[in-house]
Amino acid sequence: MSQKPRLISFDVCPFVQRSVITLLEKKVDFDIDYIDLANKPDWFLKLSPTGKVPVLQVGNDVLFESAVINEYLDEVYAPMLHAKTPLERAKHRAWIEFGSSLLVAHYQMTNAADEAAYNTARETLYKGFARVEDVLSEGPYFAGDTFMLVDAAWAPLMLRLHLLARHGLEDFTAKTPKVSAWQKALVARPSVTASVDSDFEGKYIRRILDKGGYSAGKLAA
Ligand SMILES: N[C@@H](CCC(=O)N[C@@H](CS)C(=O)NCC(=O)O)C(=O)O
Repeated sequence: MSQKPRLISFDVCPFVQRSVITLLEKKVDFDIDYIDLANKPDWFLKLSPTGKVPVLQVGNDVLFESAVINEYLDEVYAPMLHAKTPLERAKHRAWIEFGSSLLVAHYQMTNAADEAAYNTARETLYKGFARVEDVLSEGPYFAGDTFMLVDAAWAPLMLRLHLLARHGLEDFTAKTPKVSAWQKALVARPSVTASVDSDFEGKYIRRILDKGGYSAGKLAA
């Protein structure tokens, strides 16, 4: 068995959350260290080629990029959460990448300084969800009954959009019933609820309000 991994994290980072979900699904014993991204420690900058979290340390080895970290975890710890065939695995990797692009759009939406920037990001989210709607299974998860790496990768985005809708922002899944049902299944998954602190909702909404952008104006604290 491999050494106890150490995940270097930032408390509201959705990319880190993907790896935490995967670690929890696999019941892996791991350490987690939080850093302040606004004030990155030197030891972290030495470790991380991109200066981004998550970073996974395994002994003296350093892994970065959430999708790569999750694939490593999937190879080392049971149960396997990736698809069974090379073609299905490749398709799931592509949808994981697509999910990353929507996480970026979500970030741009929550940071938008004005209505025009908000609408650009909003359009990307709706268009993206329309594409996912076409490939989703009948549920509850991306490919059927089993929670997989692709579900772990999308859950942080779905959780954030769910919280924003609870606080008065529009429901970005309203036009896509399968995506909406998938979101409900993801946010109710024990590994997803356990992957964030109990005060996550308040912290996440507060950060957006503090930015004071166009989304903040639409939110109720
Ligand atoms: N492609 C990366 C994205 C990671 C990422 O953007 N992390 C953000 C926090 S959520 C970060 O560390 N930002 C710090 C920076 O860009 O300086 C992954 O999937 O791991």
